[in-house]
Amino acid sequence: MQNKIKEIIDSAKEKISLASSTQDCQNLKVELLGKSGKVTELFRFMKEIPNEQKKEFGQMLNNLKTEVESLILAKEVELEKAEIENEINSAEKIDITLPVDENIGSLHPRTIIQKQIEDVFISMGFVVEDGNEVETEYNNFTAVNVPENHPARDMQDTFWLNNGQVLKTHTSASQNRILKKYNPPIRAIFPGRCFRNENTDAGHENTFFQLEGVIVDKDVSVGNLIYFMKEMLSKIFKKEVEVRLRPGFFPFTEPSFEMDVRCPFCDGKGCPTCKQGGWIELCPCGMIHPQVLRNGGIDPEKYSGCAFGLGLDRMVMISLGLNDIRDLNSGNLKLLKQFKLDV
Ligand code: FA5
Repeated sequence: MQNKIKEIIDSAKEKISLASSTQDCQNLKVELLGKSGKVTELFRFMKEIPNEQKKEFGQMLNNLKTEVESLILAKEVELEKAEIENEINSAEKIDITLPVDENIGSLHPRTIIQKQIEDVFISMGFVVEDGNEVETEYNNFTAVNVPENHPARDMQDTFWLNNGQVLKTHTSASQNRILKKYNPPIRAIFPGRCFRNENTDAGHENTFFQLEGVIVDKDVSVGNLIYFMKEMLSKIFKKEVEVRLRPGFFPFTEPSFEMDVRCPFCDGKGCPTCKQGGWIELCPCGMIHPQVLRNGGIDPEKYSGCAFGLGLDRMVMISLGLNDIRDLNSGNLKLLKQFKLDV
């Protein structure tokens, strides 16, 4: 047995000295110390050893195992060091003085403007909420006071899914969830992607973004709506702006308005952006209909609210002087990357 052990240790030493990579060391670990490794197999002789020699024999095998383990480990450390050094000295070097690849990404102009608007509203105490893109018929229509078979459902050409749900046609679809989530006073904005089954042109896309806002509190009035919108627009256009309201119609607001902003580029004198009219149609808005508040679990006798639904793409087009909304979804990087606004 002594001879067998000596034979194994000699052969192990030779193999370990010949190992030329850390992978060789891994293989040797399996060959010598693995389940059916040469060293492991010696332990099977234990049962043939007379009882009085068992302790001594066991100790010898354990010493052998430890010796082989440490020989492999020492070789592995040595080879690993050499491999790292080799890698450092190899021809494959990274030249940190090379100019940066000009094709790195940039934020989409819509994301930049959205973030700027969010920051203004956050500074006025609003929370920013997210909405679903696939919505229930209830949230998209019924909860915002559009009764079944009401012609108002045809106002927005809807992508219906086979399961009866819809691709959200407007961010107002999130109103009910948000009214239920927060107790008044509520100040929330919720930007989101909307979908309408309509033909595209320079002003219309089938996939576009809105940024909706709701304010619910005691004694909320149209004055609050005008104040918050003026504040937001003045910060975005970096100058004091004027807004006006015209009558509008939405089943979820009563009264409903269309808000226009005096053209911030020509101060109302007339320019291509405002199509010489001096005013830019900006966003529909109004006082939240009592039934919409009720659907959201809020007592309209105690609280009132106002809401607006800003067309985000439209806002981006106005801010950046773009003429065609389709550019925003075009993936035309040459065009989109020009806009590197501060964020
Ligand atoms: C609505 O969607 C209402 N939910 C807005 C609202 C919210 C009113 C809260 C009152 C209170 P409207 O369908 O007008 O309204 O759309 C709002 C804005 O979304 C439009 O002013 C326009 O800027 C933008 N928009 C609508 N349809 C498209 C489209 N196909 N492509 C691009 N932008 C669109």
